[in-house]
Amino acid sequence: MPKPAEGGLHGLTVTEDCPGLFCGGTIDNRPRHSKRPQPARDLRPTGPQRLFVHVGRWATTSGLYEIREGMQVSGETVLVAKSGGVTRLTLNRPDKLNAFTTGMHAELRAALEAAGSDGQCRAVVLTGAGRAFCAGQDLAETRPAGDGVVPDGGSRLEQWYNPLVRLITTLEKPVIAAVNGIAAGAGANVALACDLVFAARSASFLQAFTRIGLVPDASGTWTLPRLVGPARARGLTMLAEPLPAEKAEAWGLIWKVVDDDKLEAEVAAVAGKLALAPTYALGLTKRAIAQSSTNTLAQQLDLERDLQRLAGASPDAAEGIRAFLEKRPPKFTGRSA
Ligand code: T3D
Repeated sequence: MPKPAEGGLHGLTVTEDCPGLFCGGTIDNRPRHSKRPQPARDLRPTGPQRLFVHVGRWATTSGLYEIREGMQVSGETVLVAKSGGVTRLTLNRPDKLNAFTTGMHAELRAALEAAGSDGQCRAVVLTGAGRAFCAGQDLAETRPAGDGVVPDGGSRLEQWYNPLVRLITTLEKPVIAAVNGIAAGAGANVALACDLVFAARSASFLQAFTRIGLVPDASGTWTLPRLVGPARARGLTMLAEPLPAEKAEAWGLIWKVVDDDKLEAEVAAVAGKLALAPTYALGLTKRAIAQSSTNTLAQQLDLERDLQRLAGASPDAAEGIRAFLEKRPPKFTGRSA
């Protein structure tokens, strides 16, 4: 029985194959009952629960519960749906274009950490509810105080945005952004931190920061010059004009533009394909590409050697090679050993 993790989500709700039938209420941050978990049992959607933890098993004040395939675990501002090895996270503040509040950060972080340690999860999709992907920081939370001073944005970056970007970029499974509408400010840069970015044809990317006297963050000043070059990075950030999805694709900023009504299905198909891929090798690939930005060629060659040793020792490498030689499709487990 896994030990419940410390900390948890706020406002989490759980449904069993039945969106709308919430049994959850408030999530308690304190691991009060973590010392004596009751035996795991199926979650029954009956009445308020207080939940903390993740990784397939959830501790509540009335016991440990198992989140099984097909169940949905939803916070107030981040919806989580697990199916077929794919964890789909939906930013869910559509009235405010899914702008980040502290609560949404907390839920998203916990959901991503849960996806990272969930052996069933082999791909993550991040998208937004309603007409936007995410409008960046909720500016109502950064309203200047009575003395006219804007609350310290650096602290918010330190506490929330920077760990979020680190989490996405170091998660050793593929993270897909399904940009369903405008992605502005940190919302754009969080999307661009994902491994594969699909965007609806009507979507756009807006480095909104300088419009409000701020500098680009959430890794934008690192990602943009690398993806589109410094000239375009300067244009995007200084002029702060929306970049239509088709141009973003043409510039190499994102992977693919998809017709609006096909985005969900196309991303689901790609995520489903990735969920059957050799996850361990994908994670190592992600690590190698991330490290290439600071490595010399000599260092990168050494890294490839080391990672190839790791990948080659995995059951998926044995299966992949065997399947090729036997002229049949491989059946990957995603595991490292
Ligand atoms: O201090 C720190 O925390 C540092 C960290 C900074 C990170 C950042 O992300 S800074 C950048 C913050 N984001 C922005 O500056 C973008 C602000 N939003 C916009 O410029 C526009 O909303 C859009 C261009 C994205 C979309 O425009 P439009 O016309 O399609 O929609 P809208 O009418 O402006 O917005 C619809 C609603 O969402 C509206 O609410 P209302 O009036 O209907 O109740 C609007 O206020 C709200 N909304 C949109 N973006 C935000 C927001 N509310 C709070 N914060 C937002 N960022």
